[in-house]
Amino acid sequence: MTATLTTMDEVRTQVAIIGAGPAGMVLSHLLAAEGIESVVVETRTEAYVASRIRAGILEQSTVDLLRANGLGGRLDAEGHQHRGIYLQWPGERHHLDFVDLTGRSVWVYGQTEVQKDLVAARHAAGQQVFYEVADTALHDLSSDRPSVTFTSPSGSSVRVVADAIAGCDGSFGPSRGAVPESVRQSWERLYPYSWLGILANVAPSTDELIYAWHPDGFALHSMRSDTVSRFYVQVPNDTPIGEWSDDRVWEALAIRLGHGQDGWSLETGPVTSRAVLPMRSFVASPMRHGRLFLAGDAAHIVPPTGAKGLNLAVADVALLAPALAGLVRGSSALADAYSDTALRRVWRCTHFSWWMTSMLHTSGDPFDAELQLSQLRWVCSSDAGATGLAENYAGLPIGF
Ligand code: FAS
Ligand code: PHB
Repeated sequence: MTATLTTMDEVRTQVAIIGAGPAGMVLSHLLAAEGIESVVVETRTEAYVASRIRAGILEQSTVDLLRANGLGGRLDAEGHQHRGIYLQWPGERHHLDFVDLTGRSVWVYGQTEVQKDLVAARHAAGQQVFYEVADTALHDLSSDRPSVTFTSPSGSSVRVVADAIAGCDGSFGPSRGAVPESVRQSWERLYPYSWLGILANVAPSTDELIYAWHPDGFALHSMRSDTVSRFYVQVPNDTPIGEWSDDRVWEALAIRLGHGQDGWSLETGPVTSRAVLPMRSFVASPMRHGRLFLAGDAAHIVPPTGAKGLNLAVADVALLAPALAGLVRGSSALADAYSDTALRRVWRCTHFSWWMTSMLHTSGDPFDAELQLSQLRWVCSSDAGATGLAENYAGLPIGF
């Protein structure tokens, strides 16, 4: 169903969504299931959005939601269910079994795959997405007819008039800034290190993810499939990617992940992608202003150590879809509660991501190192400690 064209450059719909990443596309899908029409506005091309290498882990609630909305086909066929993770430090590697501890698990299924599934589903549903737009701007947020304007690739000016606007435009989009400073509050923590991430055409050397504490710095062995592995090493902020040759990355991974420890070996292979990712925590409140509702990275950023970014974006829109459906139909109770309800989970995931990051990344301070090792030993030897990590990593139920 395409939005009604009323004048040369005006489009009317019920919800205008800014951003065609996971938050925006899952939201459009969930709104359609509620019988609500939306239009998506995206600054990049469809191919670019689908190609961005980002998250790799889906928590239980995300998988449940995708399956319940007809988006679980390829996930079930190609995704890999994991019972838990390994935590490691020199000389020790311990498995935390989330299923034994909480009855919930996680799946390895890259964000690029989720995005492809979303794009295919929205195409099939005739979803209107304006790609490659410029000059996106938000208007009349305190009225009951807010709008989004943009310049189309052909240079025409377009206005999308809606009952509500969903700001799903990530950490650099215009939506968060459309909330007046007088009502906007934000919190930020920058971490004194970054991640250098590589994708490699090599079978994983482990069955489940390994999060490794090491005096040289943190390392993570993740994966995308039986033939593609994903790795990260802690590096100083502003590390030029050219400073780390493939050999240097593999050497650091071998040391930090314990190559040769208890007969375990790290297999290497051709590196196909590499990037340095800064680490920060950021939360903006409120996640609503008038008829503007924020979701996903537009409202919050977490360091990837807790594998929460994508999952938190999905949790936001799982709350937002019924809230907007109600608002459009004249019942604002869920919309009025959206920001407070969403922020409860945002802060839980923000704390967990900070907790995992602080436990696993070395600062060079020997006191910190002893605290971290003590915390790791406790988490791996205490059911209470392990259950706390498992509950948060595998994900609390939506609406927590
Ligand atoms: P997104 O940023 O995915 O999507 C926002 C969309 O809005 C983008 O397509 C953008 O082009 C569009 N947009 C921006 N400005 C616009 C404008 N003016 N007009 C129209 N459209 C506009 N999370 C994990 O869990 N694990 C990871 O390993 C991980 N790695 C990451 C690596 C990187 C480099 C980044 C940036 C993020 C990573 N994340 C990771 C977090 C990531 O997965 C996000 O949480 C997830 O993409 C959030 O989805 P959205 O909220 O939809 O935001
Ligand atoms: C990934 O596979 O990209 C990944 C997995 C777990 C994390 C972060 C990133 O905590």
